Amino acid sequence: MKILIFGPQNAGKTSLMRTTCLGYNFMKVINLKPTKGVSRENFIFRGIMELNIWDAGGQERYMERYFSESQRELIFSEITTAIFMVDTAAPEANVKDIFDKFHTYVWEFSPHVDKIYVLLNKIDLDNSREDDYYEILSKDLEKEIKEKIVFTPVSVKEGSAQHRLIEILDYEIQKNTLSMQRLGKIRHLLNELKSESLSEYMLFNQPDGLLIASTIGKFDSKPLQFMKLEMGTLDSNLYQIYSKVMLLVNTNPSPLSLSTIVYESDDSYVLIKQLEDVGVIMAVTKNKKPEVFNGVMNALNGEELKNLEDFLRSSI
Ligand SMILES: Nc1nc2c(ncn2[C@@H]2O[C@H](COP(=O)(O)OP(=O)(O)O)[C@@H](O)[C@H]2O)c(=O)[nH]1
Ligand SMILES: [Mg+2]
Repeated sequence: MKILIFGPQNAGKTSLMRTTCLGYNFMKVINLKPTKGVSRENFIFRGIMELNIWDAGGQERYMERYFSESQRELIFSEITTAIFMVDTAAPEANVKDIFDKFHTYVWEFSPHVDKIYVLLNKIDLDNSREDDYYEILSKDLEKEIKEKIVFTPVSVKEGSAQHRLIEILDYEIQKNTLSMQRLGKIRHLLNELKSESLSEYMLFNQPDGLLIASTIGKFDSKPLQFMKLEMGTLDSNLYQIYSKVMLLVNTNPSPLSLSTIVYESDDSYVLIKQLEDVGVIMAVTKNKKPEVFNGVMNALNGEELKNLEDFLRSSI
């Protein structure tokens, strides 16, 4: 899956990618250096689909190169999803020219692409002019081309750009048979955990923190930002204490990774377990009966969870 994110410098392309795919928050990406040339990064979106994101750095000298005869084909061929992004608070200068070349080459080298998504970014700023940009970019387009271009005003700072990107990528998952098969298998494995333990399970991807699948169907959730970090800090502190206790009772501490956290509410237990490299699984029990708690503990330490982990690690 090649996702090409294209647009002038400073549009917010790198910020969008990092905050969506790495679960970074906006403050962490505020001082990004301009991307030089094309940077390519791979992510596993929702634990299901491998994304190959091409962030075409937007300085003018690079732009010329992407459109040059020797580079065009490499940049614009085999695209699954084409995204064009602009900073609507900046003067427009030659953005129309860049955009027209961009969509022309997308249709030429990736004729199967059915839509181009234009993100009109930075609408959080007072001086943003998304309406003007819409006018400029959509001006003089042939009717059937205009119908294939979708404009959305967004803000990476406020999170609507990430939301939109996720929507676009989810649409790609749904069109992709292999991704849907993989998702079906994951749901099946989660249901096996559920049937053993009277609890609902949710599986989250890392590092983006997005829900992969759950036993209660689809639901929207904010990405689990900093999940890993929290678990990590707890880990190092708790392990020290744990080691001391074990030494005091004359047992050598096992090199276990303290990877499960249990929360307790009035009505249920919430158990969260880190699955190394592949994600985070969360279980919510239906009640607080000891046998239900034990059931979840057994499920999280048993064959079914191993099967799920193995499947998630298996290549996409
Ligand atoms: N106010 C505001 N600033 C943004 C937004 N998105 C990106 N930026 C800032 O714009 C600058 C350029 O972003 P960057 O991701 O490097 O742009 P790129 O050149 O397209 O990769 C950075 O300082 C970002 O913090 C946004 O939605 N609102
Ligand atoms: Mg960049």
